[in-house]
Amino acid sequence: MGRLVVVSNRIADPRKTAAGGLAVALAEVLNNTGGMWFGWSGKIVDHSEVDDVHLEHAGPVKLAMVDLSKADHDAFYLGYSNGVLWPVFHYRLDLADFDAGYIAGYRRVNQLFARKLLPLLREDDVIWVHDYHLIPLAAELRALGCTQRIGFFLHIPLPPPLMLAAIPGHDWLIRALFAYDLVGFQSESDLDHFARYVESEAHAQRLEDQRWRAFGRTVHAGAFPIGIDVQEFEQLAAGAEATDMYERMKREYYRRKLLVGVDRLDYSKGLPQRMRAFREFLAKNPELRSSATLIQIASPSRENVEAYTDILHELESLCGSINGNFGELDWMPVRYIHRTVPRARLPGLYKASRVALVTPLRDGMNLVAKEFLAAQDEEDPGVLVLSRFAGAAEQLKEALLVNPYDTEGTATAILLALQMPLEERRERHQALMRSVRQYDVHWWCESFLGALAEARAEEKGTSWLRL
Ligand code: GDG
Repeated sequence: MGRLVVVSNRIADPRKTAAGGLAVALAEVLNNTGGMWFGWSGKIVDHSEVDDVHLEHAGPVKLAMVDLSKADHDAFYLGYSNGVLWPVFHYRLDLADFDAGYIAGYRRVNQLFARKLLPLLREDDVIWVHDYHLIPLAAELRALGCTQRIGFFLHIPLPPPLMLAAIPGHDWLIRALFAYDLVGFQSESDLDHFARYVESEAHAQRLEDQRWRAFGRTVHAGAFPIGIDVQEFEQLAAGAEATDMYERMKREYYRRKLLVGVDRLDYSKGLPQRMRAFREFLAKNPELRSSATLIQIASPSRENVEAYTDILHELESLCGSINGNFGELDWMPVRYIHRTVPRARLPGLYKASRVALVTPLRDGMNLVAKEFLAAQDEEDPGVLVLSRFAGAAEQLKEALLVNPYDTEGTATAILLALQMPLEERRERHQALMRSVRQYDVHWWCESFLGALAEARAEEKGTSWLRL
């Protein structure tokens, strides 16, 4: 394989292990191929200053970063990416803000990325583009003459065709996917939505080997469920910070079972629904009340997008009322922490918890579910309560699967999880870990890049250039 070039909105320094699974896995391939990571620097500058690409070296890996002007950042990042694509792709049409100006900014930044990236490319480079911010990047690169192999991976779900069709310009967006050689999704259901959309809306022809032909191009598509770096996570779990966290939690909560939730504070994660289910559990099981505490870490996220402040207030008010109504002088049912916990401590918190509540309303995959499992003591493991609407539910079938919209059903699952006998906990955990180990982040990287090496979009024309 030639040099790997990773493109994503934000880049992570591969030297910093705090960056986590994805960065670690990509860093490995980037290191091996002396690759390059290209993305936004995270800096917003005056319009006149946006020109140079900043280059840095992280060992053998080159980091190439561009700044964005405030207008571009607002329209591209806050506007189209997080005000349109994120809500619609998570089935929240009600939260989408279809401002006509956003799409122009989205396109402008993708064009800027293409213009800045092209001169840095070598002939045998393999380009791997990540996520919804950059869907049209390959089309913009191709329009400038780029012929290298380009793959795309969508980290978030792809909604069903009719919901996708609610986005003004949806046809443009999906047509742009045909400029890639390979398009990867998290789950079979996302792939199915893609197939149904392109066949019904774009009259694509389905060929063998998961290929579709439309707009004079043939694209390969597949499901590549992302995993975690199990080894790295186990090492983290054995480290001093995680051990210290575990011991502190065990000391503090020795009389109680812990339930844990770890999420970015995002409306897709189903946090208010989770709190209502926990409240229902407390209301229905008065005898168990002071025997369980829910620790909810909600790390701050996209705080300058309006829908995120709404969810923050809703969650704060729910936690306050649960503690007010059910708490005792010596027991608070919910400990809600609106901060980011250092990554090295997370495994300790997971391990000290009897139950993880991973109950998003919709999620591409959800790595917290896999991290929780990997952190458990296999002799005395905790129980995963998992939303059937997380991509992870396609793989983690031995979890207690719930419908997060069903408050009573989720409350019953919480009860089952807290009372599950050791034997059953072990059996489920063993089966779940087989999948987490087999489909880890290295499998994900290798299988995507392997498929990309095989895939070559057959070009029949250039009509796809007309974006
Ligand atoms: C997108 C898709 C898909 C969370 N809170 C803290 C913290 N985290 C870490 C977790 C985990 C990661 O962040 C979250 O990963 P998720 O998979 O849950 O979710 P998204 O951020 O929404 O990511 C998702 C993922 O991309 C990968 O493809 O699975 O579906 O939405 O690693 O541990 N880390 C630290 N402190 C926290 O408070 N250090």
